[in-house]
Amino acid sequence: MILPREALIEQSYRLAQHHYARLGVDTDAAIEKLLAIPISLQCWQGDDVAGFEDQHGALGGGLAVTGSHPGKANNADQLRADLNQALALIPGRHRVNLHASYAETGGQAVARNQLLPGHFDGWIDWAREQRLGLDFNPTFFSHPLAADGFTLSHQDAGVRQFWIEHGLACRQIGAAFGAALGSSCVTNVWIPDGYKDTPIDRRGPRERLAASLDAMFAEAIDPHLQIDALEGKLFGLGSESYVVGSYDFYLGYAISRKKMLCLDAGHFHPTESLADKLSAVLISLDQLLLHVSRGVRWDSDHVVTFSDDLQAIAQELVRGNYLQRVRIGLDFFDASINRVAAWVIGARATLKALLAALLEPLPDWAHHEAAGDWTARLIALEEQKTLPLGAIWNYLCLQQNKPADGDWLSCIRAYESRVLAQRGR
Ligand code: RNT
Ligand code: ZN
Repeated sequence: MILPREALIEQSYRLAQHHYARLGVDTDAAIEKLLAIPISLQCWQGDDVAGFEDQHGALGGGLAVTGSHPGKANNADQLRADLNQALALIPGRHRVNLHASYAETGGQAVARNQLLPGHFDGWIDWAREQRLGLDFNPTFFSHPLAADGFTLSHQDAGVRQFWIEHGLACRQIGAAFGAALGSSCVTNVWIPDGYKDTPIDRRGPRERLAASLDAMFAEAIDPHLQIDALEGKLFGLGSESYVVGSYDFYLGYAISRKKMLCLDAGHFHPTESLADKLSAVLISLDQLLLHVSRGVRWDSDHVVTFSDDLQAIAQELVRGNYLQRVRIGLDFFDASINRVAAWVIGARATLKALLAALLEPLPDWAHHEAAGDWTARLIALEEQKTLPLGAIWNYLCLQQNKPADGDWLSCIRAYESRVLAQRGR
């Protein structure tokens, strides 16, 4: 006998609930906590980080997207439709993360240092309708004034000034998002600046970057509207030998200037654990932004999956009680599979990892550790892995009117043939 889908999910949940209850875990409470966590979806997964400024310009800043799956979004309406489709398959209420290069300028060329909140009215109206928060990023790449690999740390004061003005414009746009949507916008600064080969002067560019950032941040903005974040990295394509905005640079800068630090999971040496950094940096910083990503051998920005690394991050967020201090954003771009599905896979994996963490019997476990019973601790951690997490997940999807696992690929296929297949490459 095969149970109807809903009955199967419902009954599995009732049993799973008992498994967790035996450990002292309230599954309904975990679901409620999970549904209060917003994930910021990166708009750039939908169009291979192209943006709408110049459809023929090459992607810069050492960013690389591979794959040729048909159906990428070519304009803002298409990108919003794709995001709507993705969000329809993700339980919870979320946010969308835009880049300045996604401005809608009505066919006019608008210099990046001249961008205004009005150039994002289409996005603001849509976000309001869909009840989404918006986050933002200045775009310091894919631009003639970034072509030599330097922006805010450039030797030329005129080039630096242009990018400072871009940053200033973007902070105002972020504040406008925050005001319009009643939810503070995180404006995240990532710059590609660095050298492919061994530099002689490592100090100069870093001093110039600090001065440019200070100029960009001179005007205080109400954190209820907009919060500044800074994202470093270890290396990039074309900046293998030296990155001006390294992790150390931004950690010190963020602490001394009271800014938010952004940690991208692909921006460290592969044997370093981002999860381990959270409790270390949150001693000295109030808030963090995460770019949840998946590097395979390098900072490859693969679609996020339910990996050990992702689970470790979620565990730290929950065990450390950091959910109020950490904003969670996704950062990957893959053009080798259906782009809408990529968002859904990454967001669902991230939520699932958070759910798993919310289902841990922490008080019990704290006991083992306090008692020095590391045998019990290891057994507990090991056996937690095979508890019926999937039953809880599928049930909450159903409760939220979202498809359970195994039930959403058909929606993607339908969207693929109805919408994506009609688009030019
Ligand atoms: C690049 C950074 C940055 C970008 C986006 C598009 O290495 O991770 O966050 O991915 O701004
Ligand atoms: Zn990133």
